[in-house]
Amino acid sequence: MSSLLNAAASVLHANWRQSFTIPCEGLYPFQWNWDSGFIAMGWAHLEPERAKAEIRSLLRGQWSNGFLPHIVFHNDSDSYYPGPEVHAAYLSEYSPEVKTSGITQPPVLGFVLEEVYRISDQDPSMLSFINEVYDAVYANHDYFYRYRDPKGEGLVYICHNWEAGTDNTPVWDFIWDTFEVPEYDLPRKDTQLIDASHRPTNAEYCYYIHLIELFKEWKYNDAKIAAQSPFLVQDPLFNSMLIASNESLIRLGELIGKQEAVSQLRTWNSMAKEAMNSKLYDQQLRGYVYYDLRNERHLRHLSSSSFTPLFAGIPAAPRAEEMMNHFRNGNFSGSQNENLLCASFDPASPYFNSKKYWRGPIWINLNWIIYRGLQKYKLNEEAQRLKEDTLYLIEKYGFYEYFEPSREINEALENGYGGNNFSWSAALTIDIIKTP
Ligand code: 9WN
Repeated sequence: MSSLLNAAASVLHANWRQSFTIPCEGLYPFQWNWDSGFIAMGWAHLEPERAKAEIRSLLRGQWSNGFLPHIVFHNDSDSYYPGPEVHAAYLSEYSPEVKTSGITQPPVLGFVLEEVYRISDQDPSMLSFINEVYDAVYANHDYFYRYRDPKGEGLVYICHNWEAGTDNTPVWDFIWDTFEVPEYDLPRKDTQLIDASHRPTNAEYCYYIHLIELFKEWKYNDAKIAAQSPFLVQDPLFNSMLIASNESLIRLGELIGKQEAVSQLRTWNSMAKEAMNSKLYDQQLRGYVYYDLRNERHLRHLSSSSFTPLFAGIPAAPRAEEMMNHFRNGNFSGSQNENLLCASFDPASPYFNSKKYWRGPIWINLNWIIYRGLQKYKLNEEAQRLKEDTLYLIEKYGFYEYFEPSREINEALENGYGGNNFSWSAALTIDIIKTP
């Protein structure tokens, strides 16, 4: 294990850039929102000052309305498309001095703060850091409930597939079916850097860019986006991250005397949990699904996101138990346990593709989230299996971006998929090994 830990540390050191960490050399050369959260946990194990710097750097990209962008462009680079000029966040009256994107990502910072405090063994200097950034993270939650829950349900929406973090999950195919987009000239860099068959298609990218073009036309105004965006979805992963972060902010707020914030967070959170269970749980599928707010329909597909409510303690224990069918000779495990856990999309679905990005491959951050969720419910056998499967992949291939779920295909395979020396794969491996 110590050589794995050293290798993981080397990845983080190589990807460190003065005050933050890039997700992957070449492929992702800026600071990404949820990546930074996971990466900060890795740094907390190695060099806690870097964990603090990582989070401070991310917060430098925060807008004055509390919004936290999915990319902060601290530096220049021409190895990524779309860059700051395409996102043009300056069109918003709220954007900060540093260049950023104008869309967000799953809000992990709240729970990350609690994790780095745990990892530091309750170090008072980490607590004073938490005190320093608490209000900014709270302001981000306030932004979500203020602007992204138009019906006051306790569930927030995302308006872009890149906000989900699960960029090309087959779930979005059904959203793309509802509107048409122009054919854009796409100076993509990703497909020159890695196998294009493992990345989203150009046709999909036209949708991604079109949404950004619409938001720019509306100057990233939230009310206009809520009223008109053709992509408006309540995502179980995104809302689970927000709920888990609410809970961490409640516990941390109690420690540092943020009573007003704590009572507001409690109100949001009880509504949110209730809505997750009553609206997003699919009894037949035995998992949480997406709701298409624009077209008022559930998108009834299982993905690794369907299990992330475990991390936020959302289902009652019998429901959590019921969800385990998928991991015990069900679709995700394979009837003879022929799949490693946990594919990013339902392996039994005709839309599943074991090599293509978020349409099937295993991602280490989702494995970490589900692993911790299983531990929370004392589903120890499944948790142990998820841990073993994760470490098997990392030991065999190294810190790739995503991995093949089929055991059989893995036997003859020599590499993981996507980018290599990927930061969150390294950071979360450190946490999985070091945390019992
Ligand atoms: C767009 C950085 C990010 C991750 C996402 C992952 C991928 C970007 C892209 O890389 O998305 O944000 O260009 O494909 O899907 O989850 O945060 O690692």
